[in-house]
Amino acid sequence: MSLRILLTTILAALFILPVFSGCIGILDKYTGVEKKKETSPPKVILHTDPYPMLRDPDPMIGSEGKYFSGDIVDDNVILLALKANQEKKIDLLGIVLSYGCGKLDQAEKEMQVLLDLTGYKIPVFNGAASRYDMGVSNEGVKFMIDSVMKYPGEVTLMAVAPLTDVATAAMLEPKFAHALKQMYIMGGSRYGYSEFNFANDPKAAKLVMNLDVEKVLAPNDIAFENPIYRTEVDEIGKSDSPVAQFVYDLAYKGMVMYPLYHYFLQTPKDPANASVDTSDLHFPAYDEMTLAYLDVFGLQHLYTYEILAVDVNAEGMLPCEQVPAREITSNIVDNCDVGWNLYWGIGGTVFLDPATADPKNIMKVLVDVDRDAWARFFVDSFVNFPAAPVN
Ligand SMILES: [Ca+2]
Repeated sequence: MSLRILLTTILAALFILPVFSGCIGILDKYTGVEKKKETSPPKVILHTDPYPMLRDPDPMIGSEGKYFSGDIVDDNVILLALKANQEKKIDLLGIVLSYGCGKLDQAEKEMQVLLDLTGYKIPVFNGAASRYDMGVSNEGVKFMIDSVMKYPGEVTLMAVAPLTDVATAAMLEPKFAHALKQMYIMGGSRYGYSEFNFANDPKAAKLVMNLDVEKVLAPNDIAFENPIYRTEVDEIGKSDSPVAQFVYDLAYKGMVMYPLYHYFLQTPKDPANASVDTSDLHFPAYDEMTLAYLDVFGLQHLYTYEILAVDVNAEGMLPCEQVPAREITSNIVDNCDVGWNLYWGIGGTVFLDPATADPKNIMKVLVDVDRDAWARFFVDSFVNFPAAPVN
């Protein structure tokens, strides 16, 4: 090697190495940032009210009742949360079960169906059995308080059921709301009418809307106006995944139930004559749409939101025993008075003037979504549902 080549090599090494070092340094730093993100998925608690997919016979549609599905969205949101946990997008600390779509023991049974189906393991706790449990501790409330106080500022509460347990947690632990990172709530209506989750326990809903915590509210309208269609459910049905097959089956039953449910709301005193138009099957994915707004899913840009001041009308509730028998809708929801509340607008969303409202009532309200892109996420999530790890 000549002296000139040697010098050139040394000089090149002196200049090039720092460049590579810099690159490596930047890469290390970049990798470090990414790694930190990957190892710290956001902590989430899911508060939900699943319900067995079939009750047969059911008095609402007569003795055959073969199409009645009590719930679809809670099963879906549980499956999506389990999937996100499996993929380490979220750290699902646990699931709290509530009355709502059904009774608490039915929620327990349905949760076990989902755990058996997926093979996943996750801590599950029982919450309230009815709105009359507000203020009374239970294992679900204890779990929520313990988790949130253990990780102050880190836990997102995903509340997609009646809010009795959330209200109780805030009543029993005054620091609960402050210690939460944020709360996502499926409930209320942008147009102010009464909605199922709020109507099940309007007082709890009011208390929660007035908590001092960052809130994202997904009212039912965003899901009503951007439903999942039959063609998309058919796509899910083409997958070999047992979870996809389960969701396909459930969704079909749910899609038939959905127009029935609407018929019932419009004609609450004549459920026996309910009829279904199956020409345009679709269903609103209320709870799934709420969960999917978590930024780890990368879908927030698909949503439109407004900053609004929200409260709840909790006046005019009757004790169960005073609800007229004809208003009782226990054939749908196993709760003696939610039909009464829905019918009379109790639990309806109240919008205040943001200029004069208490800052605690000001929250992000999801109002629209790019439906086609959202539906693509929904379909793909179930078509590509990962198998549980072999233990
Ligand atoms: Ca729900």
